[in-house]
Amino acid sequence: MQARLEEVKTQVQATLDGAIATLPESELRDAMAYATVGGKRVRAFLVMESCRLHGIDARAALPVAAAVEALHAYSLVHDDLPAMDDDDLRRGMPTCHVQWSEATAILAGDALQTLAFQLLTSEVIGDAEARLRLLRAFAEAVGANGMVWGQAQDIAAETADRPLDLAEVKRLQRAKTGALFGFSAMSGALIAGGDSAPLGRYAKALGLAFQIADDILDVTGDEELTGKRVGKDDAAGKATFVSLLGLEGAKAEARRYVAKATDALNPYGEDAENLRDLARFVIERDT
Ligand code: GRG
Repeated sequence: MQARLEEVKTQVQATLDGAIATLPESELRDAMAYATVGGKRVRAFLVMESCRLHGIDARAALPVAAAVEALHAYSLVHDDLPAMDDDDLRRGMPTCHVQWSEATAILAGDALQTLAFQLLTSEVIGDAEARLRLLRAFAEAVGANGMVWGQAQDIAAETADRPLDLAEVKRLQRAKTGALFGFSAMSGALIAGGDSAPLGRYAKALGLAFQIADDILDVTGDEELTGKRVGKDDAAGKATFVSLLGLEGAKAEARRYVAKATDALNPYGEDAENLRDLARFVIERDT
């Protein structure tokens, strides 16, 4: 899987760079390019593998992979702003608003979101109906019924009179992180007009395993590797999987979701081995 992930990283970076290079030269364009460098590219990998499983070639899949990473980059840039998480470091580098300015970071995030939708209209992806299916599902996943809703709940929880319970944390994370994972994993089926349900189940479990691993890394992670302040969520008094289940309980829960995710891949047999590896990777990662 690692070799395939490296290949995806190179291809998706080139697609993003190519799209951003067509924009007029400006600080805004530089900030967009800055915000789209690096990252594990988990979402892009999900897109490329989902497309491969549905017989869609890399040329058609790449604009979709670049779109999910552009959208993800926007969410990180905005999440790091002083009005939200107020972070100085992202991917081991100064956050976008620290490197440039708050105004530029807001605009770079806005423009990255727009770029994501534009990439999904690319004619190489498939026919107009396929692109419309993608655009609908994408808007649903990342808007006020998905990722942005999850983020709003997360922010509201900071000033609520009680910490969230486990069911509420799961619901929030299914939206905040899981919805874009879901879109990414189902994208190949959406383009092909096939059954997206098994990959939807996979992504739902994978997203939760990923978030639990993130909460574990917040407590046990190496600041040099994670590029974020260790213990930040904990210090903010946020309900996390670790605060709710304890460290060992959270690890067991993550393993349970990885098993659930890999089970969901049974209909694809051997062809889904990269996706099984990814599920194991998300809980073994150190960044
Ligand atoms: C600001 C509208 C808006 C939404 C933000 C997804 C999100 C919602 C914020 C991200 C903040 C965060 C740290 C969430 C925890 C899990 C997560 C999504 C981590 C970052 O994703 P990775 O680990 O990042 O895939 P890389 O850098 O590898 O791409």
